[in-house]
Amino acid sequence: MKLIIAIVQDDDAGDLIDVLNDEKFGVTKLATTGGFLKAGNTTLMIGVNKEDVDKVLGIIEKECKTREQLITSPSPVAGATGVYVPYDVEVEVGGANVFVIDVDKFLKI
Ligand code: 2BA
Repeated sequence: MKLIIAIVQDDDAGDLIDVLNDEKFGVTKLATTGGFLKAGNTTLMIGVNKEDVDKVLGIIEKECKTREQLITSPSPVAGATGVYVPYDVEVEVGGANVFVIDVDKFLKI
């Protein structure tokens, strides 16, 4: 068995969970926060049989869109005057960051 941990954007999470549930995959949704943007995102834990991993990865890839996000730098830099000046940074976020982990045991007790 494998555990798929997928960090996705909040906007994609609802539809992704619906599709996974339609395909009879169990999903646990965690409300998480990205360490860089300090913005909310969603982490899904999906336990699957080894042979279903590629199918789930395909669904995640289809449902999760890459987006450009403009942020004001969380760590403003000091200009020549010594005044701290926030600056805008454009980052590409998503589609999904995915970890696939071996599961030793899965118990429902
Ligand atoms: P955040 O940490 O908030 O990162 C959001 C986006 O900001 C990243 O998108 C990336 O484009 C950019 N970014 C992150 N760290 C950066 C840095 N040090 N310098 C410049 N730009 C940076 P994604 O790569 O798609 O990541 C989306 C979210 O997935 C991340 O939110 C984080 O919550 C999670 N994530 C990404 N890589 C991870 C990893 N190796 N381990 C754990 N979580 C990860």
